[in-house]
Amino acid sequence: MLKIMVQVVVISAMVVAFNVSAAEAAKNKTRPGATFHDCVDCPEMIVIPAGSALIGSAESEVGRLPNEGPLHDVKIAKPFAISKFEVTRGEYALFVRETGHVSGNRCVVWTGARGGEAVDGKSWQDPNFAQNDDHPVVCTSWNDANDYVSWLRKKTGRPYRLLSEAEWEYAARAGTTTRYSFGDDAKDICKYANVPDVTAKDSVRGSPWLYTDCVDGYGVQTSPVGTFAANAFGLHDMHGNVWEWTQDCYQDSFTGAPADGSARTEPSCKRHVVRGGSLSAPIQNSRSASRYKGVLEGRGDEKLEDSTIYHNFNLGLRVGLTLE
Ligand SMILES: [Ca+2]
Repeated sequence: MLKIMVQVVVISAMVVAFNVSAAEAAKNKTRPGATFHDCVDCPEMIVIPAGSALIGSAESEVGRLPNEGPLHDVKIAKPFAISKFEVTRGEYALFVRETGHVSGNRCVVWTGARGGEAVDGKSWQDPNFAQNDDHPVVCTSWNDANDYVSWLRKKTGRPYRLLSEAEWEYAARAGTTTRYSFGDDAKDICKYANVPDVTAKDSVRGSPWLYTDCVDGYGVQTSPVGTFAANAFGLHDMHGNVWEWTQDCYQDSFTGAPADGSARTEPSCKRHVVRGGSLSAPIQNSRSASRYKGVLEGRGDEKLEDSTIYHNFNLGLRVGLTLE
């Protein structure tokens, strides 16, 4: 009898211990800064804390455009997760292998013409500069980005998605209110981002890019993700390298923007917001508040004016995940 009682006590203690550790594990999954992969070769995710931030820029901010106003309060009620890096070419290649996804065979690439030009035969597999699997995938349209997150949802059973524009800026700021997450002064930007730097200036012929006067070591090319320092949330390349698609349909101001960090979407939208600037965009485009409609306009080519099918050598994606 005593032996049975001892066993019951031991088993009860084990059940309590199991419950405690299960609760602990669940808590760890939403602990800000925690990282995880939901499958081998899925993007590494990092938990971003709940909180609030002023989104947009003040009229006094240097380099600011009117589409960054009005400055407004956004409250993110729950922690969520973001890929620590821009989605890489290797990660995207796995998606293509598993789904047979066709990403198009025409991309705006750098050929020396202003802003690049659309060239048949160019794609994420050949953006006209050398890349390996650790570089961010480029030449991916908004539809490609959505097909990628849709595949991640099916593969992992978890609610992967693109970020809302507000979530993106909240994450890029990582608690800061300065122009960049590393401060207001851009003189050290080459320590934090791949931008049009002296390397790019020296490597192209008569290019009209607006260069900055420091050396990041990468010319007309992406840099491997995570080459540069992370922000306070542990995210890399939120400034520079490649523009990143968000869920939102572009509007030319934040008037009427939701205060809860949700996306502003519209059916049949053809101008989706991109964030973060790039290897070729002037550095003021890499500020935390900078926003752009993600297409080239005025070239008389419908395929360049529709974000759902628009492909560019300086444009990729980052993924988000709702934590349940
Ligand atoms: Ca560069």
